[in-house]
Amino acid sequence: EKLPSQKETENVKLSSCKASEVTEGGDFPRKASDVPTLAFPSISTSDFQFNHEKASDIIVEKVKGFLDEVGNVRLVLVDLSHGSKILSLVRNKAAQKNIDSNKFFTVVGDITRLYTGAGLRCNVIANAANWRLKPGGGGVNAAIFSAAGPDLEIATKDRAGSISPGSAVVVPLPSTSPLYKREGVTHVIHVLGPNMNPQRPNCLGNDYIKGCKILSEAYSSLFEGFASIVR
Ligand code: AR6
Repeated sequence: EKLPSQKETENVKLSSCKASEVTEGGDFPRKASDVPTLAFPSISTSDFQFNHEKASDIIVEKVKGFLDEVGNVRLVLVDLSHGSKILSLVRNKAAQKNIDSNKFFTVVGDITRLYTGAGLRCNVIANAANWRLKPGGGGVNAAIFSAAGPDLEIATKDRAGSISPGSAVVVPLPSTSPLYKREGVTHVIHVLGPNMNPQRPNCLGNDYIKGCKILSEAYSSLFEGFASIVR
């Protein structure tokens, strides 16, 4: 199975993007689809219950810092629903900071179906992982492990057995994985964010001094991991 060429993809719909919200089948900067692109979920803001207002500040600050340093890349924040509070907070704050909407935008959709569902090529996707780097458990972690098949579990075990909050593990995806074949994803970067949910391990209680530091480190680790692939 071969992915359509870039030209074929562009022919589907050539459009430039003004608004920075993108929906499935929507408009976004397709012309730039050969630019290395990282799609990432909002780390820690669902199962790990991290405050959305604080998380959105951190996302925008880290995205801006990374894009100021590294050229010719795109970052895409993804969430499942149009009603996503984190997406709208981030969009508004990114616009206030004049972040280039060709280099950073948000997409509503399933991170495991960005190419087939939305026509968006993302060669790298991030996972909001658990500390054991195990499949399942719900959320985006379950979706990514399930879409990638056992290849991802094996490749992950080769790299690391566990992960500490604030860090990331870059995993090259074998070309036999359905996520590679169908979506063109070559790497998954597992990220462990801070946990504010008392039902989950290493809960920080309500310590947002620590929580914000760890979330900030998590995005630094993620973006450094992406830069190491692109370089
Ligand atoms: N595509 C795009 N975004 C998604 C998808 C998807 N398929 N599924 C969820 N999201 P969460 P956390 C969004 O809970 O808070 C897991 O069980 C979701 O709406 O996945 O870091 C792990 O094993 C939210 O915006 O991650 C850990 O134990 C974002 O992804 C724990 O949950 C992150 O939500 C990690 O919790």
